[in-house]
Amino acid sequence: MQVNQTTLTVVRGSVLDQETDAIVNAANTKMRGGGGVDGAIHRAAGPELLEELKRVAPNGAPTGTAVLTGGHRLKQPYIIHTPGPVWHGGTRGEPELLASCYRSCMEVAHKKGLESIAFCSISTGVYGYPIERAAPLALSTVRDFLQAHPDTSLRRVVFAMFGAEEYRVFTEALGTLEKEGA
Ligand code: AR6
Repeated sequence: MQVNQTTLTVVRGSVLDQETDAIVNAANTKMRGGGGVDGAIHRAAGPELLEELKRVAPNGAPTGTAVLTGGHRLKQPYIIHTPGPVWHGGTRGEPELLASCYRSCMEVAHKKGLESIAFCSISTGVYGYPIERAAPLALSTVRDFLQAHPDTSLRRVVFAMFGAEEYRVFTEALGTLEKEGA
C-alpha cells in the first residue's frame, strides 16, 4: 500500500531480519527485557542494550509510549521499544493504548528522520490481544500517521509477521484497508 511517499507492506519473518533503520520491540513497562520478541532482540543486540535502557529509561516507560535506543549488535541501527497493553477483554482502553503504541513509534522514527521501520505485532503474543482486532487497528493507525505527515522522511514501513496466522490476518487487513482507500 502506498501513502504519499511511503510504502506500507506486510512480510513473513522476524523483525530481526529486516533491512530497515529501526525495528520495533514489543516490550514491557519495566524496559529491562523479557520473553517473546523482546527476549530475541536482547539476545541478538547484546548486554549493552540493557545498559542503555537503564540510562535512557531509568524508571521504565508507560504503556502506549516509545523509547529509542541504538541497535548495538543488531544490523539495524535503532530499536524502538514500546510497551503494549495487556488484553483484559477490551474494556480497559486496550484499543486506544495499542493505537498509541503504533503512533508513538511512528513519531519517534519520524522525529529521528529515519527512512524505514519494521514493526512486529505489538501485544498479540504474550499479552493476548486478539490478532483479528489488532491488525486493522495497527495498519490504520500507521496509515493515518502517514497521511497526517506528508513531509515525513519515512519511505518504508514493514510489518514483519513472525507467525503464519498473524501474517495471514495482517495481509487480509491490509487488503481491506486498500479497498477502503480506493
Ligand atoms: N522473533 C521474532 N518475533 C517474535 C519472536 C521471536 N523470537 N517471538 C515473538 N515474536 P510478544 P507482546 C513476535 O509475545 O504480546 C515479553 O515478555 C510475535 O509473533 O513478543 O507484546 C515482553 O517483555 C508477535 O508478532 O509480545 C513483554 O513482557 C510479536 O513478536 C510481553 O512479552 C509480539 O509478541 C509483551 O507481549
